[in-house]
Amino acid sequence: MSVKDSLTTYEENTWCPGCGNFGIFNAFKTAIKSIEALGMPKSKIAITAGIGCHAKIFDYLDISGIYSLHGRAIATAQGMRIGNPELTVVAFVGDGDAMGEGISHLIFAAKRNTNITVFMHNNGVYGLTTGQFTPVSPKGFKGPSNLQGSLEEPLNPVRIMLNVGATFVARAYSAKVKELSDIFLKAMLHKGFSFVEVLQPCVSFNDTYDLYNKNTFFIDKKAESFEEADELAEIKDKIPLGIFYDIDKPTYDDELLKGRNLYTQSLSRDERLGKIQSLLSSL
Ligand SMILES: Cc1ncc(C[n+]2csc(CCOP(=O)(O)OP(=O)(O)O)c2C)c(N)n1
Ligand code: SF4
Ligand SMILES: [Mg+2]
Repeated sequence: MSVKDSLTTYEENTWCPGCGNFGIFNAFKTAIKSIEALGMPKSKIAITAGIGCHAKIFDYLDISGIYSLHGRAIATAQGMRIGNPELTVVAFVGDGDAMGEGISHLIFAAKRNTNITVFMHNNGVYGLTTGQFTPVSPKGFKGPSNLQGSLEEPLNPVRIMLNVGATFVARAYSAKVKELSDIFLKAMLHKGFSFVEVLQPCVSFNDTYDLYNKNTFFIDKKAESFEEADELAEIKDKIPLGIFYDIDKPTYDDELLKGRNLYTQSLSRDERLGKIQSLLSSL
């Protein structure tokens, strides 16, 4: 059992030794410590996750939240944020989870610019169910569900997010923990929808350490325009890492709630019944 710190639970860690999820876990804890140092207590941070190897991070982090369903963490995160806009809400999602079954939730949360943060653990496989190809696996990738190799071109999560309106879009690599942690922090501090694709080797079903160690590079600076960001995200011979896009735009929750907090300003049971009665009597 690992030594418990203020952000780690006593839950037994069952990730495979060497899994990229360890880097994500450590980078996130460092980002939370930085946020606490800026004056935000961890009680104001809430997490959610889908189902998969990535989602076990929910068990290991000593932070409150709601353990969601496969493909539904982003819907859950939006509900949490709208229910209590004082919370910084982070959804941990898998590539199968968010690019497959849950893709419509991801697209609409970005389109709305809901003030939530999504960290996508991209290991290129459905890891927990033993390595089937996902919508982001490269063409030709062989898994137990497609022994002859994938016939499909992969989706590019960064390009999708840029093109549906996400206001903060980044890509990071789980083995570059310091840079990952800095990007996590910036994503959580961003007002609006933030998305970070984290390249995460799966040592059991898709060991990409060598590929990423050789082929990733950090972009020098954030793009000046949407077009520049989209162009950067299109690069295929090498894999760019860093913050592609970061703009200010009104958020869905601000426009919907107009300063109201449904949690702290909720009506009592009697007030709710009174309102229903007066509504019914006016019919
Ligand atoms: C609604 C629903 N569909 C499918 C599953 C089966 N399932 C559980 S984990 C998983 C794979 C998750 O893959 P990914 O989201 O990439 O996460 P990883 O395990 O790779 O971290 C699947 C398909 C499920 N639990 N619930
Ligand atoms: S199966 Fe892959 S993603 Fe899951 S814990 Fe093992 S190495 Fe990590
Ligand atoms: Mg996966």
